[in-house]
Amino acid sequence: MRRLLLLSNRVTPLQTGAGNRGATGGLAVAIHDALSESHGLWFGWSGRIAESETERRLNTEEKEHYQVTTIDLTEAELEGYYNGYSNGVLWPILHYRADLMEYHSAHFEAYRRVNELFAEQLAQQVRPGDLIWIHDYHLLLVAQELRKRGVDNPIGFFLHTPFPAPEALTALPNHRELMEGLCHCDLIGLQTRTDLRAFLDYLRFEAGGKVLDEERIECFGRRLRAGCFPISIDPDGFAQAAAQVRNEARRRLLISLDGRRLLLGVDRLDYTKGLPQRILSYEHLLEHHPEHRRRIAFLQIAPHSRSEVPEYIHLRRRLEELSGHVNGRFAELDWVPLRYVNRGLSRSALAGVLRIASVALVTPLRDGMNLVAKEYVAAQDPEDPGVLLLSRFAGAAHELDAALIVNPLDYEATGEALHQALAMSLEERQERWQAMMEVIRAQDVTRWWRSFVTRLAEDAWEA
Ligand code: ADQ
Repeated sequence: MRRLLLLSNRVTPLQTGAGNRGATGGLAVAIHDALSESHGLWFGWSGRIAESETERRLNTEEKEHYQVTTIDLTEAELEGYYNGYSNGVLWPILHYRADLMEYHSAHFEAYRRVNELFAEQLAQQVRPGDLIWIHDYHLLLVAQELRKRGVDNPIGFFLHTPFPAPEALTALPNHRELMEGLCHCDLIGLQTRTDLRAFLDYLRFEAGGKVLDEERIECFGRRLRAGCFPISIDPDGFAQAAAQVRNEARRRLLISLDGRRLLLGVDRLDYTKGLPQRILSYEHLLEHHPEHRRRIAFLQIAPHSRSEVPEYIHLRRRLEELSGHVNGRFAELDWVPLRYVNRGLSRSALAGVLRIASVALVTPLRDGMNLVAKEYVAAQDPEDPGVLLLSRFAGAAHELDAALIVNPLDYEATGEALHQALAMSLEERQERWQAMMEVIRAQDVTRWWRSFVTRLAEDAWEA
């Protein structure tokens, strides 16, 4: 296998000797495997803040089979590139929330500078024959910067978020510049056919490109290819972890449930995840199906993320208000309908908790894929599986059509789907679970990275 140079904003190598691979984040394991097999290199931000540009450290560490190189960023770079532009502008745009975008040209300049910095550092490491794989929206301009520095190796890019329809993307002031930068890659990977179609539509109708098919695209004077590569998990490893875990978190949760059925949500606290809407659907269930009261408990786990971005602070307040409202309305002396927890779980605790849940609520308003949906399915007991309630707006819904598919903006219908989930026969639960598990097994995370890297290494564009 050709050497792989992988670039992402954050670098999170596995600890050597890390116990159960199944319980470790699927993506981390996949990247670890891809890099180990190719004796590659992983490059990204160190997670450290440099006092000034001159005090920036470049740190290289040799892992067992690959190299990890990281670089420090200054406070100002981080504020502009990461909080300001990546999370304050690109994230909302990519998730159809142009109304939440806070655009400042200075942030875009910082974004460009950090992309240049990454390219400059990486260019020094590139050898002939290497494959370069760039990850996610933080680094849209790196390929172009690498080309400027004479790098002509195959460059691939994978977008973990949705790719919005052109009408939504063009709300972004720099859309053309970014897309032109991106087209300096040879292969663009998207999560779903919908994302792929939106990307090709942009190139065709906005940028005046020529798209013969996904294998033959000409745009911005460059030739490239695109494809759909749905990201996944290691289903058997995760299933094993979920079946084996007997830790304290699981024990305490079981005691606290006292025989009640668990409804579970596990997300990063983010406005794309549809958390307020989810609570409102739960309220609908309790209001219109009082027979479930006292017999169920809803646990929403949502650790804070991106706390520096103002919109996330508003969201936190709204969720505190809504969960207080539902509990105030329905709680009894010995029953709390909703537990809203802001602490994260370890991977193995997560696997154990997912297994206990009778229903998982995976109801984002937009999501590139949503791995929790796949993890929940993998964690189930095949003899008595739970029900996955899945938003049609999660990339995962393209594959997991045997879930109960809902529109999370329709609280009433989602509340009714919750009722349907709670009333579902064992036979139907097993049938749906089997169908989903087959899909996840057929397209696991190893297949995801291998198919991307193989396509990238293939001969480029053929006329
Ligand atoms: P995220 O938006 O972070 O990722 P998601 O796929 O749901 O979303 O989660 C990634 C990982 O984080 C999963 O393995 C999950 O178990 C873990 N996780 C989430 N919430 C957690 C919690 N409360 N406690 C512990 N672990 C938690 C982006 C895109 C997604 C896409 C992924 C991968 O937004 O759409 O699926 O990248 O491409």
